[in-house]
Amino acid sequence: MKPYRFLMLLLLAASFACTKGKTAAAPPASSDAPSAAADPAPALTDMSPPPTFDANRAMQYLKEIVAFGPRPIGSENHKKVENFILSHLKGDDVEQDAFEIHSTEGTFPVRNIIAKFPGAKDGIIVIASHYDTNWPLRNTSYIGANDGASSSALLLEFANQLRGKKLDGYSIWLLWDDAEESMRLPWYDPESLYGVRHLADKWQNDGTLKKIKAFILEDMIGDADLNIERVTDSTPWLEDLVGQAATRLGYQSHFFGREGDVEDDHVPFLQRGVPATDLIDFDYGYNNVFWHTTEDTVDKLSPQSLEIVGTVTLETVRMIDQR
Ligand code: 1BN
Ligand code: ZN
Repeated sequence: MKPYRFLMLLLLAASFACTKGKTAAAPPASSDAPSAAADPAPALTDMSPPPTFDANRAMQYLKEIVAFGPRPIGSENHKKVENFILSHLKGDDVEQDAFEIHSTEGTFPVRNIIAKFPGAKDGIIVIASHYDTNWPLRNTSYIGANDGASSSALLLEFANQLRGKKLDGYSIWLLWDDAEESMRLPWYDPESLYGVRHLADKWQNDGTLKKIKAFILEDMIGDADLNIERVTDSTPWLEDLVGQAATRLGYQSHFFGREGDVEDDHVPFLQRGVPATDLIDFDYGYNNVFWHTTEDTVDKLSPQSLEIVGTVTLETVRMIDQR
């Protein structure tokens, strides 16, 4: 039995004991709960059910995104994906951050899309994904099914889960950021992460940045063989909460078996003092062989992985709200 459900049953049993006039003892530790000695999940303090997430609908979005074909910045397909994302956010509170970049490859339009879901608490949790594919691979069949499409689809499904709900916790802003991918391969830091670098500056200048309680990046989260990395430059308390959320949901075997440092979209926020983490599976095929190749296709991915990352992210959000 998943530890989450087991704890829910214990809490229900305890509250039943109280109504019978007895003082309920603290629930004993679960004997069939997976071992989490190094990183125990804290006792649940609320009775709300685990987060829901429609992984099949997310998978459908993923397939629709890759069906547009390669989506490097400045391309027609890129514009189509922007419109696809916006078409699924009709009626939501959407901010668009559009600007131009000047790179050694030329001048390109860039657009970040932010959907805002208001919460009762003062503060913002940002959940982000890039949606572009590599410029250097623009003339190949490279579609970034895992790299860019999986996480963008995940965010579209988050929007469905958040829409119309009264959020008791912090506001949640979903960010589809642009021009993450490097203009050159191998990776070239000065010509990458354009979208988030622009947005982090903008939000620093207009005062938004200091309201952000956490920045959670999703990247390459669809691999059927899911191994989310412990990203060592992440903010420790936030990375720990992700691990605890995974343990609560019984998914800890998919988390933190590997660790490393990644130059990704969370970095400009980390550098400006925002607590940030990157949920990334950087073990895509043996030795990451599918990364940035035309082998990054839908057949390597699974809705179960979207479900795991989707629910762990939403549980992490709930734990941040209760912190
Ligand atoms: C992730 C997916 N990244 C690019 N596409 C960021 C990255 C850059 C990861 C360099 C590792 C090294
Ligand atoms: Zn990439």
